[in-house]
Amino acid sequence: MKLLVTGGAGFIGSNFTRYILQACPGVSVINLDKLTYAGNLENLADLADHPRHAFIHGDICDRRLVGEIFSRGVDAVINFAAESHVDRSIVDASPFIETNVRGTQVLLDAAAEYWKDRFGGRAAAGAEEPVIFIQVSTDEVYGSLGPEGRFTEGSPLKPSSPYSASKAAADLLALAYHRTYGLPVVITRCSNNYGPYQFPEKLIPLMITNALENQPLPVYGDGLNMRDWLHVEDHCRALELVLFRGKPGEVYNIGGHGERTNLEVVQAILKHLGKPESLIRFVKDRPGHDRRYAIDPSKITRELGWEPRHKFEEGLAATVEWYIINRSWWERIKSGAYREYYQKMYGAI
Ligand code: NAD
Ligand code: TDX
Repeated sequence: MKLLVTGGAGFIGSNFTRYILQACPGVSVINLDKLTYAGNLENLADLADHPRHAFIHGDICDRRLVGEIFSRGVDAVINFAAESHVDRSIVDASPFIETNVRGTQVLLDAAAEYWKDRFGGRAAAGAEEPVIFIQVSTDEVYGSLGPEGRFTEGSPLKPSSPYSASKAAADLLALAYHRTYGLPVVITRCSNNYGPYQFPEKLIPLMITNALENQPLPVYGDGLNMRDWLHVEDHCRALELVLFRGKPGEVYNIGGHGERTNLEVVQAILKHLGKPESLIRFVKDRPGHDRRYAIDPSKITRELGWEPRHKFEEGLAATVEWYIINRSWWERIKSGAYREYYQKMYGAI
């Protein structure tokens, strides 16, 4: 099977590429990535000479390039490519609309054309419809929860940030291509991921790397916002199941009952590192900050047999260890263009 993985030089995409090549000897990966500030070929360094991995530097918005890739033969697409950071979307929504909405539309167009040309727009009689397109989405499309309840696949879409609004738009487009053209699309909505190779603008790696440098840890608002943490490898395994056994037209929520307040997460990191809580700084809240996310994953568990394997405390300890061992990886990032962004966001805290 030839898989087109987009955004495969980012955090989840690079973990997925490594995972699927190892888990499935019959799968080869074409990895299309624009290498934005968040894309990093160092995330794929160990796969550079892998015989089943080919990297293409390019943009998912480039219809000609995407068409050319399809014409060389693609069995399925997993679309990770996105602008992914909420805070950046609040500063400037434009790249979010361009990549997350228009880029997804370009990929859907190419996939729909290919689906029509190769399969006449429908699976062979008697054959189960294969999944051709996985749109990797997020629980943020559902907006914020109150103190009770969990997001199900039927929860209304109420995105709060330009980022989550762009992801919701892409989800709706993908579902529309299923309805209109019969394109076998599946949407996955996963909760917050953590693990190796996560860009240090996101909560967990930002807090680990700042603490390692004895720098202040900026916690938004009262620190009591809740996120539902899932180890990236558990997300990758869920995507593998969806790819081979998912039902076209369906949405699958992915989450591992890993609810923690931000403050609990930050305190746990400091404890692992033996650093003092006096490093914590409560700073101005994020505008439109969602209070609580929690996923009900019972559909993917019931229908595809998925269960998370990583316990949060153990996964977090291993992640802290990864950032200690891979100091040069994040030091290179933090000393580059990212430094300017950090100054603008956090100033002198
Ligand atoms: P990331 O920012 O680490 O990586 C995104 C990758 O996409 C980068 O390599 C970047 O270069 C690439 N990219 C951006 N624009 C592109 C374009 N126009 N063409 C080609 N490549 C482009 O993001 P991530 O955290 O790995 O997230 C991956 C996907 O998973 C995103 O779609 C995100 O919405 C979704 N998601 C993330 C989380 C999370 O907790 N990180 C949770 C749920 C869903
Ligand atoms: O400096 C910070 N201080 C802080 O308190 C940062 C960067 C974040 N936070 C808070 C905001 C959130 O409540 O931590 C929580 C997590 O923040 P992020 O790491 O920015 O993640 P979040 O906004 O929850 O979005 C993430 O999960 C869903 C990903 O970035 C998205 O791509 C994914 O869709």
